[in-house]
Amino acid sequence: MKLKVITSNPGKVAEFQKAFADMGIEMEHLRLPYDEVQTSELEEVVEKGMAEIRAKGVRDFIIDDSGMFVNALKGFPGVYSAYGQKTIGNDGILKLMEGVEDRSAVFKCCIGCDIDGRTIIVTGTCDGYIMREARGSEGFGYDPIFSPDGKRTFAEIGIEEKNTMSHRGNAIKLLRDALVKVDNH
Ligand code: ITT
Repeated sequence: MKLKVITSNPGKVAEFQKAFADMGIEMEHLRLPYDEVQTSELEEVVEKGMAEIRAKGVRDFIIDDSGMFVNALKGFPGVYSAYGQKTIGNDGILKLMEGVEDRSAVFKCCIGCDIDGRTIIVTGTCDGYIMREARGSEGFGYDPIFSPDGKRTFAEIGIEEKNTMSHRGNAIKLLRDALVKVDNH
């Protein structure tokens, strides 16, 4: 089985490839821009994105909309995470958090999968903390400043371990369960 991972972000592709290797599902990177509607719900972005991609005749694919929601910043950057990363970046988030005691944040990931004419939409979350400085060189995006346990950042623990606990890893577990059911039908 082969699925196209439609994203502009190679970091996401690497995580999908690692997580599905043992299931014999090949993940192929496809860059195909689609509209990300401005809404407060990741699921809505995914549903609309899937419809747009299907309208272009593409089948058997995965899309992923994710974001980091910082409690002390009232959920920012949240659904604006890609924009936040491009503009203020990790240094900007650390600046906004200077002197802030509540470091709690949650990462969310919504995955939409089109397979054999079916739609599977799953969401995973991961609670954690914004560190006081960036650390680590693996991963992508906010990984150097986000830590699930307040000790090591996602950029320090690496893809394999990150997948066992991350928002995307948790969504992937649900997707794997759903794909096994599709296979058994
Ligand atoms: P596509 O929309 O093309 O898939 P993107 O990077 O723009 O790629 P999103 O729209 O889902 O992805 O935006 C999510 C933002 O949050 C983006 O800036 C990512 O770098 C960041 N992000 C998402 N998952 C992350 C993770 O596991 N670790 C660190 N940062 C992450």
